[in-house]
Amino acid sequence: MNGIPPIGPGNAQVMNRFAITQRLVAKLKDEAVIGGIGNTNFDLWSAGHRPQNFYMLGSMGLACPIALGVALAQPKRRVIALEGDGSLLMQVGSLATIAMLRPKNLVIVVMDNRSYQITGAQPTATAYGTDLVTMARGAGLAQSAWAADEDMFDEMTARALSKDGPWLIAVRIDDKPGVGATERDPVLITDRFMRGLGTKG
Ligand SMILES: Cc1ncc(C[n+]2csc(CCOP(=O)(O)OP(=O)(O)O)c2C)c(N)n1
Repeated sequence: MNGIPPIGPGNAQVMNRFAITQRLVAKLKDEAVIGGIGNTNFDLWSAGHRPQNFYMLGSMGLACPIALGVALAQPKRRVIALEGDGSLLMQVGSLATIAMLRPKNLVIVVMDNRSYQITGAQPTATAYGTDLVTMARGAGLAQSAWAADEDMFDEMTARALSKDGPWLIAVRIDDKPGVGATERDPVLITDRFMRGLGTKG
C-alpha cells in the first residue's frame, strides 16, 4: 500500500541461530523451552542450560506438538518451541491444531536456513519459495511474522513473552551448524524437565 514491501523470507536479514537463541534465553525467567531436533536443541543447550529446557531427541517435527501439550498443561507458564524449517514442514498440521486450540501462552520460533542442514543440507521447500509465515497465517495463527533483523527479533520476543499468543516468529538464518551438543539421555532430559516444571519432586 505505502510502497514499502512487508518483511518476508526474501528481505529479512540472514541471522545466526546461536546468536538469536542467546538473545532469547537472556530474556527468560521461568518459561519452558522445547528445543527441536538437532541444531535448535544444541544451540539452546549452548546458550546456557536451564531446568525448564527440554531437548527433544530424534522425533523430527515434534517441538511444536510437545510445546502445545506443555502449554495446555501449564497455562500460567509461557512455553516456547524452537524449531527448524524442515521439522516444521514435516509437522505443519500442528499449526492448524495450535490455531484451533489457541493457547495464549505459546510462542513458536522457527529458524529457517532453507535446508535439512544436519543431515547434509538438502534443500527444503522454503528454498523454493514456501513462506512459513504465510502458511502459519493460513492455518489461523494471525500473530505470525518474520523478524527483519535482531532488533526486531528482540521486540517481537518481548511482546510474545508479555502479551497473549499464540505467536509465531520466523527468522532467516545462515548455514552455521549448531554450537555444542546435548547429551543423548532421554531419561535424564525428561526427569530434569519435569523437576524444572515442578511436576516431579
Ligand atoms: C521422521 C524423521 N525423518 C527424518 C529424520 C532425519 N533427520 C534428523 S534431523 C533432520 C533435518 C532437520 O531439518 P531442520 O528442522 O530444518 O533443521 P536443521 O538441521 O536445518 O537445523 C532430518 C531429516 C528424523 N530424525 N525423523
